[in-house]
Amino acid sequence: MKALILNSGRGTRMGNPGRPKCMTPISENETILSRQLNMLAEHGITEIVMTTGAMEKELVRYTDELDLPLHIISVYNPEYAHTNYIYSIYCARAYLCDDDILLMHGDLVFDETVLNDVLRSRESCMTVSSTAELPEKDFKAVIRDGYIQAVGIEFFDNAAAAQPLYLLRRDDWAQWLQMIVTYCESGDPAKRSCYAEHALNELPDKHIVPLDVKNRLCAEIDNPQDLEKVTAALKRLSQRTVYMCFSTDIIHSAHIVLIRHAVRLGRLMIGVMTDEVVCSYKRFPLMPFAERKAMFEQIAGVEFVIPQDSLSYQDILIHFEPDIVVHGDDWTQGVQRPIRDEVTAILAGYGGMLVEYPYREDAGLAALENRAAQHLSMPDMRRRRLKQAMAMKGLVSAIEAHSGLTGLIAEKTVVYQDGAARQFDAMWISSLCDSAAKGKPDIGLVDMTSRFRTVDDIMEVTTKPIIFDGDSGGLAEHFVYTVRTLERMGVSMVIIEDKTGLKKNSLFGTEVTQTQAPIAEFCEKIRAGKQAQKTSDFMICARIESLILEKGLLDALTRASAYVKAGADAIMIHSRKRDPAEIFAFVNAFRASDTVTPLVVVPTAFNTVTEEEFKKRGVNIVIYANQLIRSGFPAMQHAAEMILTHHRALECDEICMPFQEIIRLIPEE
Ligand code: SPV
Ligand code: MG
Repeated sequence: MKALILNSGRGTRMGNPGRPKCMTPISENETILSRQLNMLAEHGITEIVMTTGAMEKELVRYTDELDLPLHIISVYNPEYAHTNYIYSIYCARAYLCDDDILLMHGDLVFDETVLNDVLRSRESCMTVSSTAELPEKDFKAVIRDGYIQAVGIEFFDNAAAAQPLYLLRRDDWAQWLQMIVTYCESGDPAKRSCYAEHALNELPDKHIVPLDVKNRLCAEIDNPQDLEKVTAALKRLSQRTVYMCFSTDIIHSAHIVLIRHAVRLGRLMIGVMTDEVVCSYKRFPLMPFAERKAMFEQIAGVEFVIPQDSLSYQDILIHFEPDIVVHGDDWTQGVQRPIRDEVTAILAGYGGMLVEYPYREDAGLAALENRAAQHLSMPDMRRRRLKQAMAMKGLVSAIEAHSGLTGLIAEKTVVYQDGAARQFDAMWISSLCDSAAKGKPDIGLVDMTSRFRTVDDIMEVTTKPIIFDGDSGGLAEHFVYTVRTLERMGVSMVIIEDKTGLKKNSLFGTEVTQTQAPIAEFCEKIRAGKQAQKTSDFMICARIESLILEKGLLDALTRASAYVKAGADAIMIHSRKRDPAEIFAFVNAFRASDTVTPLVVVPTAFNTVTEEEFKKRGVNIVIYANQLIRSGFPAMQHAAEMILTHHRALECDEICMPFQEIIRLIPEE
């Protein structure tokens, strides 16, 4: 698309200030022309054809001095004193072929939102105002059946006030330009000194729709009174409050373009999503909230930066009532759509406006995101993130993963609900599921080398922090090696249970023989582990089996306090009762004397309790310890039975993922 700016006129009604009219200042730092050119540059329109006439040299020098990233072709109309802009366009015709044209008069000042609407119009359009009074002497457009039929100063019936700002799609423009050429080459001097719209009106099929700007600024400056009005209007516009929100920690060119547009609309306030919201919605932020806030504060034109602590804009809009909300048009579809709908409804309630701009993601962003993911999966980055996530969110959730594939489910599953997004914060490498996936019982049979192999498979394809089920930790002399290996790999936490002898899964409870370790012996193991670790990020969590083995609350509390004294970074309390009463009793009693040590629960049996309830009671980590393998196994068994029943795979297909999907499930890099 090219812009055509008509600047050949003499502007005699402005008095004689000794400069072309388009160089008239309209605000502290802009002239009519500099504003037009800046706005075009901001919208990525870089090819400009400008017709000139009176004071051509001053004008060309001025545009050079503006030093904008534009390619401006100036076309002089030698007959400017005796002709109208129809002849200027004729002079410039060679530069105006085979393209969409944004046509504007050089004395036109319009609001940024008007230009945005014009540029987003799919059809050719001309700006009109259904609310402005019909002007005596200026342009009016006759509108019939939704299209512009004629433009001129002489029409009053079926007409609306019109302004010479057009977007002309290639074919519509070609017809008009052809008629302009016919006029100018007719030999009739009257046809060179009339409005170019006379030629337009002769075209039988015009496909130009009226774009109603209503009360928005879109006005020509013909005389000092017009100038006064426009200057005052621009001042008012510059006081509008504008709101945008960002969740990103990588600012790319598309963000900068959006911010530039928003700055032009008024006083820009930026909302930066808090770490907690970002974590639940996309990958873990590379920079914490404070750094992301500082980053936006440095951008020219940004007046305030505030936290937005929800995906929903509701609280901010109700509190600040910004005149305008700006967003890229990427949210008109997909998961962000309900948020957009809510914004639109709230804005409508108080007369605010939503302004959307085309959003084109930077071509290099995918590569940058890929690098960010690789960065987040590095051991140092991954290890510390469990502590960071707990600090940010208070309560984190972890789901079991026992393979690369289940790791991907833990990594990528997101649910959008009531304007919020939810995903798991961490992964649990369960001894039960790791063993079950290998068809083995959960009795410490799968050795550590094999367990580490599972961790490695998962780490290769994920970035989320890992909590490792260390069973009883084995002998203290062996546990120190486990700690060092897990820490080096980038695991965030190992949980060891206070059992001794042949380990059996806790969910058997007292149905099998299980022995709890003496307190002193288990404390010694914790101390040995803590001495072995190298970083302050790695955590050793002591798991108390007193409730599983029906030793009572007091035993559990005594052990908890001893384990914390021995250096445990967190306490896991386990129970196999459906009724959460004993878990709640422990949490309440523990929190009465220890408000800081993180508490971990595994609600396999007491699964009616929500994360919100656990958080309220002071729990910090909720582990969903076996749900993926428990749901996967019956689904696979059912498929196998269907094939056996029907002697073929046809019937089983309906419960299977299409094979096209499985081959695309894991994209190659
Ligand atoms: C595991 O998932 O292996 C656990 C938790 O240790 S539980 O099975 O509930 O004992
Ligand atoms: Mg286990």
